[in-house]
Amino acid sequence: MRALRLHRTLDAIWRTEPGWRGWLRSVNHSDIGKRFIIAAFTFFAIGGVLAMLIRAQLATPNSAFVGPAVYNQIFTMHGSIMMFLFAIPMFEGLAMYILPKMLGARDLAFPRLSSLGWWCYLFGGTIIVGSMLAGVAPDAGWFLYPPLSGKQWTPGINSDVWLLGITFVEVSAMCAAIEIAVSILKLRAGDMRLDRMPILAWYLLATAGMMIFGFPPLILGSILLEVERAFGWPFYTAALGGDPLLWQHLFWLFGHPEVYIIFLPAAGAVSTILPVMARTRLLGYGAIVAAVLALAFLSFGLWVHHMFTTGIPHMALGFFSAASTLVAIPTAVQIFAWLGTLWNGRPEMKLPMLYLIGFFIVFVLGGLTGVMLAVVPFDTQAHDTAFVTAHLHYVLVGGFVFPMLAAAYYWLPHFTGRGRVMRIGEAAFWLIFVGFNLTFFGMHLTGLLGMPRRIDTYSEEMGWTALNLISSVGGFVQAFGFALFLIDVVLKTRLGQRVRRDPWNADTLEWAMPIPAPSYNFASLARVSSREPRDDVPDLAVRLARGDGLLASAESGRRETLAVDMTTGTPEHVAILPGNSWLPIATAATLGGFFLLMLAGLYPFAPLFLIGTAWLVWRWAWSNGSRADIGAIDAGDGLRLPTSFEAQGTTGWWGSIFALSASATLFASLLFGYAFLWTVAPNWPPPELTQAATIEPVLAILGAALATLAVRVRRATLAAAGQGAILLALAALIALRMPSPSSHAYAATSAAVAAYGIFHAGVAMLMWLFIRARSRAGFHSPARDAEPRIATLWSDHAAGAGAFAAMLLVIPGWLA
Ligand SMILES: [Cu+2]
Repeated sequence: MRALRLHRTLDAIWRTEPGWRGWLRSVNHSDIGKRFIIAAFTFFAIGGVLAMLIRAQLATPNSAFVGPAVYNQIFTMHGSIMMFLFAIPMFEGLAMYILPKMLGARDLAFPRLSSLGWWCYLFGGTIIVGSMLAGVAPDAGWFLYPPLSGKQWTPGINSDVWLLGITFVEVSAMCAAIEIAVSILKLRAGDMRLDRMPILAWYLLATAGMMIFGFPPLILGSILLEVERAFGWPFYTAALGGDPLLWQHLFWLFGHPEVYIIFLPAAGAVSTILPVMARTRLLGYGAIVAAVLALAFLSFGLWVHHMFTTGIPHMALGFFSAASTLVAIPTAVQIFAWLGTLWNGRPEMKLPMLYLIGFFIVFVLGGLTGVMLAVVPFDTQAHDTAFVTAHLHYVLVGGFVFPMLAAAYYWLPHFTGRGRVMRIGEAAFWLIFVGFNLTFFGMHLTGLLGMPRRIDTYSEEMGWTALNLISSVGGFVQAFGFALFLIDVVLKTRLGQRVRRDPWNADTLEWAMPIPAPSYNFASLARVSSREPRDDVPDLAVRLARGDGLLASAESGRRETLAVDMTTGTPEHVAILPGNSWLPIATAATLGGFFLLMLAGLYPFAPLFLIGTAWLVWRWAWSNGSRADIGAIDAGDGLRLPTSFEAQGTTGWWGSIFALSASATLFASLLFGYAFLWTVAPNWPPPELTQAATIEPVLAILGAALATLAVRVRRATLAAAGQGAILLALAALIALRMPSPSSHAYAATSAAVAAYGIFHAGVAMLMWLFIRARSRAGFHSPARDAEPRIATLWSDHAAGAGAFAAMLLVIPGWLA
């Protein structure tokens, strides 16, 4: 009886309201995760249709199926959709859905942020795909190299669609990355030490960390290219002191880690599913964690292997070639750990296992051609040929699609509570596996025979006809396989038999709940004493449902979950999570309005939407918090814990640390660009453009000092004034002292550095005004001081960056 009452009250607190209103307002991680997965699969299908068009075009020589202009849009969109609208969102969806359940929590750390990310993804993806219908889709290749993507060679809005649309979707990726990292570090079952975390959590933590440091270079590069296209600031124009290679560096600084951002979550699924299929435990947990962290770190030092043929120094060639072969080591550690796990266990050929075997074969082949391409002389020959296309598909389809299909079959019962219908999944596997190899194995050979990537047709004499036809036939076989997979999933969802709680006999916490999952996941939260909580306590699910665990009371009416110490997992405080809200969709809509107006070239009006966004963010922040001290509350099991309103080291604090790390990475990428152009561009900076002003930098430094000191004595108004001084000083430097940013890349880069400082000073200023208003409204007390402490982080960063930017703008002038 008590269990049923607990279920009813918890569901009333956590559930999504029925109807479209609830659909728009929901912030629940299960809802948002499922939406991400469904949308990502839809985009995958669209990208797949584009792939079919490519194969139809290349099936025969001298084909006129589509013209070259349309063909350019097709292959560009195929790559962009698969990378940005399928792979990353698919992993985000899986992580959002499964992660809190695996960690024994009730939701993610920032439910409204997940919802914002979802709407940004949906709106951005729709803009990008919609551009195809309008015939103005991006057409400069998925990596959009200037000068081809610049104004001169792409005068239409095609490149703008990519730059603005992808950046909009990237907002969602950054939200997800911060969300995932903080959730793993803070919201876990009681006593879940770091080394007791399910292995997938380690993979996702590494992935989220890589996104936080890997995406900012791309976001920066895209902003700079869009500004160059829109306002003529010549960052990438060689004639005006820029360099198109700067784009390649920024793009691949993101693009190489991106491959691992896609691979690691999939490998995490392999490490989770394989031991269950083999009825044993994962071999070498510690070695795998070390390998994953090493891979995440190494992957940032390899980006130049995409640029071996751009004429970089010999020394760099040697270094990046060696570094590229080095990644084979941590990858091999994982492969051997998986093989050892299979060896130890008694593998059963269930459906997910079949897809895992497909993964092994395809991915290892892709890895081997990767080692070949890491060798510079070979790469010089194979660069930009179909060989590279074959390699990257073996890596990405092998390393992501096959594991994700295994994951789909593994976790599908969790989503639906139903089992399988017929053996359609096996048939789908064979079609996909055979079709894939038919398509891409021959492409290695076509590439070695000299067929370049991205050409729209070829003549009979080249000798590529038979291989291309085989590839095309294989492509269509694969498409049938994916269609069958889709049919299978729909059938299972509709007709499958109801299954018991844990169909695979797995030992992680997501199976310790009824399926499909209740809105609140667990009626009470577990404390764990090992990595296999369900082996330790066989009836754990029943006990949690009965309310024997932590936070079994729902009397407060708030959404509560446990926050723990990051390393030891000791219960630390009770995180209070926000409920359903209009704010995420409204914020995404105003951001979408900004991007659409930029796309339409209505630049003067676009900032209005940013003001709207700022107002909504203000209201959003205002809706959190408490006006009274609550004190410690009874968390069960004899624990009395404070709420997150009165705790230190909250999710908000850690979220800010990660957001600022991402922002600092963006700034560092900009400084890298500055240093890069200084090094490679001739006559940089031109002495006549430099500026030796002293008043403004002094003002900026005084402002920074005022802001930094004022926050130490909690004087919000003075801190805001200090930030205002920085903002004014930087604006004056750019507007009054420096030449027009469109005159030279030096002026443009300096203006971008100043813009970074201005933006952060502006944000910090608003934060202090917010803090002042909140203090007066009674949201702060000696116990409830999380907000001013978070604002201090942002303020200090803005002060440092602002003073630095002001100095950077005048030092070349002082030296001249
Ligand atoms: Cu790479």
